[in-house]
Amino acid sequence: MMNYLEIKKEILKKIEEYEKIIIVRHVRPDGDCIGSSLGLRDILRESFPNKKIYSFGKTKAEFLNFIGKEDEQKDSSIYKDALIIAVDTANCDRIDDDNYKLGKELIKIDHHINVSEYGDINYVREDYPAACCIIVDFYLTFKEKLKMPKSAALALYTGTVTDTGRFKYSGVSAEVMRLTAVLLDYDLDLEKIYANLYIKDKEVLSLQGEVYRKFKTTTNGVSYIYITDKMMKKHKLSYEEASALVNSLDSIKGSLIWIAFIDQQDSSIRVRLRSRFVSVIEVGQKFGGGGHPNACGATLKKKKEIKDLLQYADNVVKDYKSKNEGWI
Ligand SMILES: [Mn+2]
Repeated sequence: MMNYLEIKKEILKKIEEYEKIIIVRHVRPDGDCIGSSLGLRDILRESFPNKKIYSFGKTKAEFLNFIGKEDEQKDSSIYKDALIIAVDTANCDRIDDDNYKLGKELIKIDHHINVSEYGDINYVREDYPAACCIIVDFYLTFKEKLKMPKSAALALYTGTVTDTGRFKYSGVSAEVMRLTAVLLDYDLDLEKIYANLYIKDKEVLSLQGEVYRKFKTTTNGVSYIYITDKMMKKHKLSYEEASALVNSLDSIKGSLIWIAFIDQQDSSIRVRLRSRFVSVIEVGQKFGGGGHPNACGATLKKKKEIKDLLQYADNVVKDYKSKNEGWI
């Protein structure tokens, strides 16, 4: 296995070699995947003005428009002879557009658990809490050759903030702070960034009130809420807004795991799992999903699986509490 520096050199070599580079990312985009896409795109555009460099993705996340926009994909022929770089995406089924297959070579750059080495080059840093950190580190490694414009710093800072819960989650190391400090050298308007990320519509807050009234807790401390289609319609919520509601349950004493079940269009149920102290990933994996130890997801085909999942998660908490002290 190559070490990180050698993989980074390989990637730069490919970038230098190709005339056309297309950055793709996962479905249901979050701050980190849009941030790392636009951050990498703008670094490459600034550094290689003669190359054609695009960032593509089908589904959009409007709340991130303030960090810039991905490019319009007019025709799939654009992929011909391109180097494709997939960011923040653990398995290629989740890439938000099958057209990436039309490219010539594929590079995977990701920070999730390395379940699938789908790229011709795979650069996976499970030690970083965000894909954006990988991009900043890549830029710093080749600072002599690469240029980072302010637009990239804004995108990368925003992605790091969202994937770390504003530097709260585990995985925020001294190195992550040093990488982030490089972005703050760009004199970013933090007040504006945080306003864009955290100011909520009244409708969302009123739904949050409903979440606080309706959530339940299992015997051993799994708090959960089921967000129905009806609730989303009543409160005029986008899927992203509904998904984010899982975070409303993050500060309940004794609830080491918290979960949101969200109705989807196709009658399946999206599960968002979060935890502190104890890892929740085995719950996600048991139900066909994955992600990080303290933040992962899964999809259930039937409503009655909710009960099984809660039972399983409840046992995880029970087991953890019986063997550990000092949890809150
Ligand atoms: Mn990410």
